[in-house]
Amino acid sequence: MTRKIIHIDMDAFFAAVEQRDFPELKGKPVIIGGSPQGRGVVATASYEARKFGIRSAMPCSKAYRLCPHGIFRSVRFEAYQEASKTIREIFKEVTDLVEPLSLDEAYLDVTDNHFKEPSATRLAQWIKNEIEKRACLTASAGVGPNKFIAKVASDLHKPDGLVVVAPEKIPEFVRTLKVERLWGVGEATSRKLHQYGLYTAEDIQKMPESFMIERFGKSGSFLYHLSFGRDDRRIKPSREAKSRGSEETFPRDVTDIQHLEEILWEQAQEISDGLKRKNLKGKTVTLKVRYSDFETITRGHTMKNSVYDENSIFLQASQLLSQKTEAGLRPIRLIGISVSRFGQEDQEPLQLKFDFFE
Ligand code: TTP
Ligand code: MG
Repeated sequence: MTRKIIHIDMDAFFAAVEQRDFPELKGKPVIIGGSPQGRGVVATASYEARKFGIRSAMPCSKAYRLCPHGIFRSVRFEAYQEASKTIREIFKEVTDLVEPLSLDEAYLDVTDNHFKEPSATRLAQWIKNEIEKRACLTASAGVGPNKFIAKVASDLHKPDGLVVVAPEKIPEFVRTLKVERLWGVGEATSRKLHQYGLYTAEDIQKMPESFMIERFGKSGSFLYHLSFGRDDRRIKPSREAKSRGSEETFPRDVTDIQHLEEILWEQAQEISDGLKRKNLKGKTVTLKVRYSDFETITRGHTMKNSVYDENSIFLQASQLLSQKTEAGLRPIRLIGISVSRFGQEDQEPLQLKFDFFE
């Protein structure tokens, strides 16, 4: 049976919340993240700021060079969580099959929905309208028969877009897509695809599936099917990840504690970023150390309160490093942090449904 999937993604999310809460920022280039002088990176930028080439994850110092008159604001995480909660409430009014991907993004399977509405397009429009009414923010929506198509579609007419891809339009829709648009294709895979002369979905379509499997393993088969717009992944309403972590093996063993701490700080930032985007807080911080002789130890600490910020994660990890390991004495070849024991604070109760056609 053909499924009906909606992908919703908020427009310039953090920046849009700032422009909503501080009207003097409307229409201005707003950059959310660190200070222009600091070492931080851009979390996001308003569409006005993007005209200057500013993008997520760019160093703030570079963003400042590109747009010196830009308005730099720090992250107000609670405000974004609040907005995220509002949009998830709206999603849950439509279906229980909601899979949030981050604070501002979710898949919905609306094949069966609480409104018994057969048109996924009308549902997507309704969701967009409700988001605008209740959260005073705009979202872009993609509608299609699977996750992949819906996600690509939601990105096509940003901001405030609504793109619907009917099943019969899929061949035309996917043909010209760049391979980078295929789900799971990051820098490394795209480089490898390019080496084989594969730049678009159509290029992959022309290959035998066995070619893709031989060179890319199991994901080769997945990529082959994606290139035709086929994607069987289900919407998973429950969260599966039980921890989030980051680890690194060094090119040379490290004894210098300060260097190890610098790595831990980077890892804490990366994990914190992931936790924020998934709307998660963890109680336990675990440090993993592999010494040069491959002996591997993990040392954990459980806190009273759940945390998501890089400072807390770093503090716990660096204390574990100095107190519970032989760092500085024995050379280390790998170090990593993970955060686990996530709280349930973001799992709001189901909303009562109501009939919007009345
Ligand atoms: P995105 O949906 O990737 O970006 P966006 O909502 O700001 O803009 P778009 O209109 O293109 O969807 O990410 C959602 C939020 O997650 C974003 O507002 C800020 C945060 N974020 C980071 O903190 N760091 C990052 O590198 C990215 C990509 C996002
Ligand atoms: Mg977004």
